[in-house]
Amino acid sequence: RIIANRRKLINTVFGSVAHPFDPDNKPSDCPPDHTHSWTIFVKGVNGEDISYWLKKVQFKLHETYAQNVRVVEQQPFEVTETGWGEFEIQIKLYFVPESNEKPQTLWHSLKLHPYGPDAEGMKERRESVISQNYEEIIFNEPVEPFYEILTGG
Ligand code: SLL
Repeated sequence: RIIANRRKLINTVFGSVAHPFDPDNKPSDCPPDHTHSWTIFVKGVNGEDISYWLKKVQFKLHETYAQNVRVVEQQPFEVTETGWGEFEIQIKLYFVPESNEKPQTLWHSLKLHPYGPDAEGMKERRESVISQNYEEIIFNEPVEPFYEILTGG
């Protein structure tokens, strides 16, 4: 059976949430120069399950982190860390084996500091910063078993 030009779109949300430490109440096991805790994540829109099509996620953190390549094999697909600086995180999505699809790569700029007209002043403000994007993942001509998974068939 041949279905011409079938194509499937899947929506996900990826990004980061960062929380500044209260300087008077920092976790004791945390290096003194770390100012924030943060989480980088890939998740479904409205908390939907995404494990039926997403097998694992590899997050590549800045080289200043020990074991900076982190692989998460089940939901929640996220990594929580502490640190002092912002950097680009490479996010590699691995699809379920039935898909026959190559991994797809996304990039996210980890945001720790709020945006504002007065950048320096804003750095002093203690607030949580969420930075997230919606991504439409396109599967062109997915193989039949994956097409069925994606259409819930
Ligand atoms: C900067 N280009 O200079 C960036 C690099 C790196 C942030 C930021 C490491 C924590 C640790 C950390 O926060 N790295 O030592 O484990 O702003």
